[in-house]
Amino acid sequence: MTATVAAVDLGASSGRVLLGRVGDGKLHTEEVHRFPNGPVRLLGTLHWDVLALYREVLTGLRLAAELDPTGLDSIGIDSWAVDYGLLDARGALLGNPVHYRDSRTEGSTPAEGLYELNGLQFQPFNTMFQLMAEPLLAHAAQLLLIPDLLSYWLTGERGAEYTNATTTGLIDVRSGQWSAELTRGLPPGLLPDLRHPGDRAGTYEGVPVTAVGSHDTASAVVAVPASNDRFAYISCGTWSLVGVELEAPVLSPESKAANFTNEGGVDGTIRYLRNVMGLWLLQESLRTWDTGLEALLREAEHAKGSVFDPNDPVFLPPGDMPARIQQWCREHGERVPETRPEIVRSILDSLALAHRDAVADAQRLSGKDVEVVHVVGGGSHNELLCQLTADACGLPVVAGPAEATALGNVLVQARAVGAVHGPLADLRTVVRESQPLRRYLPR
Ligand code: ADP
Ligand code: LRH
Repeated sequence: MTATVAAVDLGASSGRVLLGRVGDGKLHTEEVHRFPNGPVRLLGTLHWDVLALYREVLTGLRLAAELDPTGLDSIGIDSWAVDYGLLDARGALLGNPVHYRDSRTEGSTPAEGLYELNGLQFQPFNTMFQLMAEPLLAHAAQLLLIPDLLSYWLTGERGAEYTNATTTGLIDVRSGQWSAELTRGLPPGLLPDLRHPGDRAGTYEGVPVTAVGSHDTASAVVAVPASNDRFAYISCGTWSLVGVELEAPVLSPESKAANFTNEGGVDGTIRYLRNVMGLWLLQESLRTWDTGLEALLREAEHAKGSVFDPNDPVFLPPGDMPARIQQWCREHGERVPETRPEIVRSILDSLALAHRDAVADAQRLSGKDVEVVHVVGGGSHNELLCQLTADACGLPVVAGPAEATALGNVLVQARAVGAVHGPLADLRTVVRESQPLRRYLPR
């Protein structure tokens, strides 16, 4: 059987809708709609423009349906993690969702024993910390994470998809259920029942909506084109999510100290990884300079870079990244990069070294050996970053697919409707055999 599905993938910097055709072990995709995404500051608070996103989703689904007159077999939605909308008792949206880079969670600290319960790296913006700063909580009947909110608007049905729910900090890492201890004090009924990738999540205009790995990183890891399990991945976009896939969480004190997270993956896997600040640094620099990427990347190849810690929290909020990077170098006795190519090179050198540290730490802390690093996401187009990452890791890098997240979304839907079968390894074979990949050897 061949299935035609629509994958909605909302990244922090852009969204897209892909039409995917899957059958006979083959995967063909076509991008039918792409649109920018980003923060909107409103009266001092940073928001997402969720209604504009919903409108773009509707446009994308219409274009997908037009391209496939026989009718879509399924629709699936993923997005960035942790953010949510609150609904009132009638099911209406209470306020516009707040962006995880908003300052309201500054100064959050994890409670003693939290890591042992939820297995998550500390990030000030994890949903549980946002809820501590949420003025609308007392008025809320239900919380829906962004993909679940869009899915609700399409179908009228509510649920909490598991992979994304694990990023809230409120799921017990051992049981995979909402933790009674961590959700104590929240309004009763706030958190909907869990659903899992592959579950039916309603219908939109007669087309089934299927839960996928609705955390974008979970879908990206599904589509890592690995040929065996000895791989590390870097889902490289706004963030670099760097780690390995495991069968069980690692909750040791060393893992906690290294701030490694155990996020829920598709098929019960654990995404054991660290967030590295990622191409956000470059995106914000380009925004500050009001310039494009291509020429600067070429110039950066021959420029001298300085090394800074990309995970310093000063780089989290939107702002003038070039000035912040220069300031960081000044304060830490590092040579101050002066020109734009030098600043770009500093970002890429610093990311490559942070990738190396995370790949090394993931292996040391989990005991898993890797022989290749897969770079997926938009950053897989960045040849200089891929080469620097291979050099720093001392391992071959396989780059691509750039749209791994949307492909993972497509494949989980295709499996749910019976157009492809088997475990993740089989889905990865389909990706490997259908996508152009590029190999970088360490120099
Ligand atoms: P997200 O899903 O977080 O929005 P993406 O996976 O779409 O992010 O990656 C976006 C990033 O990919 C851009 O910020 C840019 O740095 C990088 N990128 C995309 N296309 C190219 C390209 N052709 N060359 C170099 N970098 C690219
Ligand atoms: C990447 C991502 C990442 C989260 C962050 C909030 O888009 O989902 O996995 O940590 O956004």
